[in-house]
Amino acid sequence: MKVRAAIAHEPGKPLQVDEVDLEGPREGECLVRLTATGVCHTDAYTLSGKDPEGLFPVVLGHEGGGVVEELGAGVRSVEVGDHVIPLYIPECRDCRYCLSGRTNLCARIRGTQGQGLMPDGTSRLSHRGKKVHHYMGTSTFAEYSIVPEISLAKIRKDAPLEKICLLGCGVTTGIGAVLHTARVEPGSTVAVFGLGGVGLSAVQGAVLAGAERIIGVDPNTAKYELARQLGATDLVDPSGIDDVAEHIVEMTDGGVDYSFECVGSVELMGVALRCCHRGWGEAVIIGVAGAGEEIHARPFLLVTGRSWKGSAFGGTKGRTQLPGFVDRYMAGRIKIDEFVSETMPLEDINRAFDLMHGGEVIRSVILY
Ligand code: NAD
Ligand code: AHE
Ligand code: ZN
Repeated sequence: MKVRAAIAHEPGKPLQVDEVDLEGPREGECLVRLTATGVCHTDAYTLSGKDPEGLFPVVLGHEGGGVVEELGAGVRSVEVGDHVIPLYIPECRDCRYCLSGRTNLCARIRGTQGQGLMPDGTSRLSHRGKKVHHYMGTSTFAEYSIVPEISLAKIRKDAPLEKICLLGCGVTTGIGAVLHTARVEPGSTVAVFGLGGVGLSAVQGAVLAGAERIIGVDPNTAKYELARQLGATDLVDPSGIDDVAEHIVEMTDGGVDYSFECVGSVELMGVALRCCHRGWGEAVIIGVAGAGEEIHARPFLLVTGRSWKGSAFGGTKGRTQLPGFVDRYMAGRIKIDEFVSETMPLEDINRAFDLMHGGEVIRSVILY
């Protein structure tokens, strides 16, 4: 079938909105009609050419919501008409990772997904006869996408897809990193570096966890109002501060219990570790850094009891746990509407990237 999609032909170039050819679902796959998708910083990261796994041409997008339209052979866990959130971390419930009970990283299709292909090693996408890669197993910058069954979280039908699509990445990642990865305890002191879609979600995760002090750090002061509204107790503009880690250690009489890096700067990841309390402070890395970049720290920081952790999709098992996140949103306990700064048609998607780079939005949502 012909579907409208935003194609990234080359790194660093604007996306082209055009018709692509999409083949039907094969065994274990579903055809999903997207109704909305957010634009996450990771889409911009891959488009920039810094992603070591970046492949072109590709249909990007991994923060979508939609409706199942057609089932491939053998699909049992979803039906036509089901509302779904595509998952860039699937949950097969059968691989060694899923069965370990220790991680949300499912390994079942990670190899082909990283090659921009469906699990059988082929692509369903082409443009004018040329193969186009899938992205993160989701490719939500298109009216329709083929998604493996194990990469679909079935969710309740009364939830607005144009809002809860953000649970496909940013909102779940920030909240999950606090609740699932760090397991922040009530009364904790938390620092969040970067107050974008992910960082602001970490702020609300910290509130849900009962943190007492939540310090948001961002040079873009336009983010502060929403951060306060969501529960940040202190806001730090790093622009005029020599050593932000030392500043936070002083503010907190020894350092924070937990810090979250939600920017993707390896320098800042070091700062986030240094601002942690001696003996127990944990720094969680969420931001994604470019090919060849590495983190550095004085080993003594770890020797003296601080630790570094990473979090993908907030440690969330998508098929099992996303329906509960949707319930919490519907009950008013998770805020998402406030994150949707702009909505626009697919034709304007390059503007969504410009707005993100200009720091003018939390999230732009494309409505199909
Ligand atoms: P965003 O662009 O919405 O927000 C980034 C924020 O960082 C902005 O508010 C910006 O002003 C701020 N910032 C920039 N430099 C800073 C500095 N020196 N100190 C403090 N703040 C600074 O991005 P996002 O969508 O929230 O994503 C944030 C990061 O998380 C990106 O690297 C993204 O790729 C990554 N990410 C990771 C996962 C995961 O599962 N690990 C999921 C989603 C996004
Ligand atoms: N491909 C990059 C890494 C990109 C990355 O870390 N992706 C995160 C999700 S970011 C969503 O906005 C993730 O979940 N990774 C787990 C995985 O298995 O990809 C690189 O550096 O190679
Ligand atoms: Zn993302």
